Amino acid sequence: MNQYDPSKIEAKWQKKWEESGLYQTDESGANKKYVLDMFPYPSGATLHVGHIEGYVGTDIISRYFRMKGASVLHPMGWDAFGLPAENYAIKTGIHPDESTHENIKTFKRQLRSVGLSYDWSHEIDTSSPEYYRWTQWLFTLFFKMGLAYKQEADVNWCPSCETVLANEQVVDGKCERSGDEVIKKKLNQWFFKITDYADRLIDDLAGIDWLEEVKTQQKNWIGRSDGALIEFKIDGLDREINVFTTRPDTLYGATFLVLSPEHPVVEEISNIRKQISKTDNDILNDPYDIEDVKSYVAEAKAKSDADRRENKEKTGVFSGLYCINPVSGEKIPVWIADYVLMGYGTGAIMAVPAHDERDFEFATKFNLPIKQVIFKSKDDTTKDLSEAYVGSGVLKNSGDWDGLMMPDEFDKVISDLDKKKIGEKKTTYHLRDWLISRQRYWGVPIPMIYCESCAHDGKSWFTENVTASDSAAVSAREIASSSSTPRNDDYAGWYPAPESDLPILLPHDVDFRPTGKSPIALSKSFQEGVTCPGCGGPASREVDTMDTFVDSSWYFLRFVDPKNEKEFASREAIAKWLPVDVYVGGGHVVQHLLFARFFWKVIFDAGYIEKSLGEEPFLKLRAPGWILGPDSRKMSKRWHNVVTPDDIIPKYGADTLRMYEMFLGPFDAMKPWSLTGVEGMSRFIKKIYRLFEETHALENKEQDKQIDILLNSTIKKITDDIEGMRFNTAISTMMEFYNDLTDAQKLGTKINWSEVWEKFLRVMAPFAPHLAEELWQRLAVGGLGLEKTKSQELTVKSQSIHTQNWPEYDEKYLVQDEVVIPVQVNGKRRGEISIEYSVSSIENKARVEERAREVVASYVDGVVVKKVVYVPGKIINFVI
Ligand code: ANZ
Ligand code: ZN
Repeated sequence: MNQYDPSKIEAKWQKKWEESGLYQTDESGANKKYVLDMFPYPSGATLHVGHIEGYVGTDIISRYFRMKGASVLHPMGWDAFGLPAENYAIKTGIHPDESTHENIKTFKRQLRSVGLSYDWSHEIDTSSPEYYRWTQWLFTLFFKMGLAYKQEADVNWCPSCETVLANEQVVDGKCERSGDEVIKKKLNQWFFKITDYADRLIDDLAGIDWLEEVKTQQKNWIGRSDGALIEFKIDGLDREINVFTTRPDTLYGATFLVLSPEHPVVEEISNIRKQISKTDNDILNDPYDIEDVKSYVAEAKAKSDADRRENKEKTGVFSGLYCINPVSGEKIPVWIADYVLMGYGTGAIMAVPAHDERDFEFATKFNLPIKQVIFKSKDDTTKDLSEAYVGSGVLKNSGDWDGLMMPDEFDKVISDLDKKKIGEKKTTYHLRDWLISRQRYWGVPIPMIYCESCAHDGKSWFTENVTASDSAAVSAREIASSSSTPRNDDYAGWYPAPESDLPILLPHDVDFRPTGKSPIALSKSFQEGVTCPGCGGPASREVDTMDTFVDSSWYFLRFVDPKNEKEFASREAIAKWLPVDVYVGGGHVVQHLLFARFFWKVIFDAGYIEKSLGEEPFLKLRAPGWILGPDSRKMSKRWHNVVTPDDIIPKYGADTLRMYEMFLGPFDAMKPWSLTGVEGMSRFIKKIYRLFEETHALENKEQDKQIDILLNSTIKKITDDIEGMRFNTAISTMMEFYNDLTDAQKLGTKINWSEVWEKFLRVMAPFAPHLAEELWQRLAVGGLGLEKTKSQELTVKSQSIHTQNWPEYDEKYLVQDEVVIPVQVNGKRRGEISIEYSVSSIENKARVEERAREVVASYVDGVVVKKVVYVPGKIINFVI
C-alpha cells in the first residue's frame, strides 16, 4: 500500500498547477468574485503561521467560489516601501531595494509552499516604478481636485528617526518604532484633505457587511461631534472669538474663555490691548504681564499633544483680554491654557466649570467663578458644587431658557441661539487632514515641482489651468475660504509634474542615512533639467516622499489591471471586478481602511469609477484572530515562540498546516498554537489517505439510505460553514464524517465508495488541496465514477479537482421524516427509538445516544460502556 508522503505529493502538484496555469484568473469576469487579502509588508522576518491563517481562509473561499462556477480574482502583492527597510539599510549599508526584493523572494516561496491559489500574473510591488507611477498620478489628481495641499504645520518629529510621524505612529507620546520621546516641529508638509469626506466615511458604513466593532473603530477615529459655534465679542473691540461647544445649553454658566496657546489671537494680544486702551483705559490697570504669556506659550508648544491631553495638573495664564457672554452680557476673562488644543473645533472654548470636569479643575485652581445652570430637578437647591455636575436636568439661572429640560429640549436652545444670531449649529471632527509627506528615502517621490519665479509672480497650476467654472477651481476656492487650509495664493509656484514625466524615479545616488533633511535632497541627478511647467524656467522637484499608507490605499484597484501602462486601471477592469466581495486582514487596520475608503470615494468623485459600483470598496470584511505562540503569548522574536510554515511543512505537509490552522478555533478568535494539535491533524489526514487506499477501488453501486443521508448532510454542512467562514466546524464535520463512515463500514452497511469519494474529495479540496488532488486523480485513473480512462494523460487544468463543480446535496435526504433506529447492546437488539431524520444525522450523535440509553437503561446503567457505535439513521450499538 502507498504511504502518505506529503513532500512528494505537494511538490508534484504545486509544479503541475503552476505549469498548467490552473489559478489564472478567468478574465471573463462572469459571476465575479473578488477575494482580497491585505497584502503584506515584506519585512526581514519571514511569514509566520499567524500571517498564513488569513491567507488560508481566503484561499478556501476562492477555491470554493471557483468550484461554484464563479470567476475569481485572488491576487497577491507587496506593500514594499517603508521605514524598516530603510532603517535596515542605515544599519547594514544594504540598499532597501535589494533587501526588500530578497524578502519578497522569501515571502513568495513561503506562500507557494502553502499551496495558495494566487494568480501571480496579477502580482504587484508598490516599490516598482510601474506601480508608483500611478501613485504619483493619483497624487496629481488629488492636487488638481484641491484635495492635496502644502502647509506649514506643527508635526510630530522623532529626533532619533529624524522624521515626521503620523499621529498614529505616536504611542503615548513616543515614537512607535524607536520609542523616543516625540517633539513638535514646524515644517512645510503635504496633506490630503480627508476631512472633506468625514461625513461620507461615517454614513456609508451603514451599507456594508463589516464587524460592528470595526465600524465603531472607524467612527471613533473620525470622532464626529454635534454642537454649536458661539460668538463671543472681545470687550472694547469690534472683534469676536468663536468657540465650539457641544453644550450650548450651558452658555449662561460660561464664566471665562480659554484659548489654545496656538490660537491666532494669542500672538496679537499686545496689539489688541493697545487698540482697546484707546477706548477703555481700565484694561491698563490689570495686573498683567505679556512676558508671562510669552513664556507660557513657549512651554506649551514644547509639549506633545498626548502630554497635553493627559489629565495632568492644569496650567494656564490670564491673557489680559475679556469677552462678553452673549446671553448674560457678563464680562468674562479670557485665559490661555494648553488643555485646549488648536487642532480641534476652533481652538477656543467657553469654560463652564460647573458642568465640565476640566474647566472645574481649572476654575478651582485659578479661583475663577463657578456658576451652576443645570440642576437635577426643579427642587434641587445645591449651592456649592464639590465637582462638576455632568448629568441631565433642568436649566436655571439661564434667562429665557429657565425650566427647559436637558437634553430633551436641547433643540430649543439651538434655535433660540440661531434666532438671536449668537450661534449656529456646527459639527466638528477629531479626524485631521492626512499628513502624507515624509522626509525619508524609501517611498514614492511626491510629483510636485516648485518654481521660484512663478511663486514670485503669484502664478501656480491653479492660476494657469483652472477657469472659474471648473470644478477643481471651485474646490480650490473652497479651500481658500476655509481657515484651516491654505489660501489659493499659497499654491503660488507649485505645479504637479506633467503626466509625461511620470514616473518620477526614486534616485539611486543618495545617501539614505538621515540628516534631518529628505535624503533625496542630496541627490545630484534628481533635480537635473527640471523645468517649470508654467514658465519653462528652471525649477525644482519636491524632495519628500509619500507615507506608505498612500501606496496601500489603492492597491486593490491596481490588482484588477496590474499591467496597464495607460491608466492606473481601466474603467472596464474596475467595473468587472470591483467592489471587493470579501476582504480579509487584521491587525492595525483602522487607518488603512479609512484611507482606502477615502481613496475610493475621491476616485469615484473624479469619475473613474462607475456610479453603479457604489460608494464603498470592500463589501465584506473579516479579521482573522491572532494565533498566539505555544506559550499563549503573542508570537514574537523576543519570546522565541514564533512558528513559521517552514517549521511545519517539511515534516507534516502544507495540507496538515492548512487544516490545522483552520481547525484551531473560530476564524476571528484568538487561539494558541500547539504542536500536538498539528500531530493530531496529521493523523487524521493519514487516516483519510488510508481509507481511500482501502476502499476507492471497491465496486459497489448500491448504497444504504443512511450513507446518502450522511453524505448529503455533510455536503450541506460544509457548504454552509464555508459561506459563514466557520472553517473549524467544517473540518469537524469532515472528522465526524470519517468516523461515521468507518463505523458503518464495520457494520457491513452498503456503501457506494466511488460516489462517496467523488463527493467527499470535492468538499475537502479547498481545505487540503494537494491531498484532494492526488486522490482525485487516482480515482479518475481508476475510472470510477468518472469518465476517464487509464490511457488518458491527465491535462491538469480541466481534470484537476479544483476545476470541478462543487457537489450539490439532495434535499430529499435532508427532509424531516421519522426514522426507526434499532438499539443494540453488544450487537443484540434490545429495543428501538423513533426519531426525526434531521436529528438522526451524525452531528447529533450525543442526542440520539441519550434517547437510546433510556430504552436500554436496564442494560447499560451502572456498567462501563466501552464504546457507542452509531450509524446515522440506521443503528446504535452499546458495547459494554
Ligand atoms: C462648553 C461645555 C460645557 C463643554 C460642558 C463640555 C461640557 P467633544 O465631545 O470631544 O466634541 N472643546 C472644544 N474645543 C476644544 C479644544 N480645541 N480643545 C479642548 N477642548 C475643546 O468635546 C467638545 C467639548 O470639548 C466642547 O464643549 C468644549 O467644551 C471642549 F458642560 O463647551 B464644551
Ligand atoms: Zn515658473
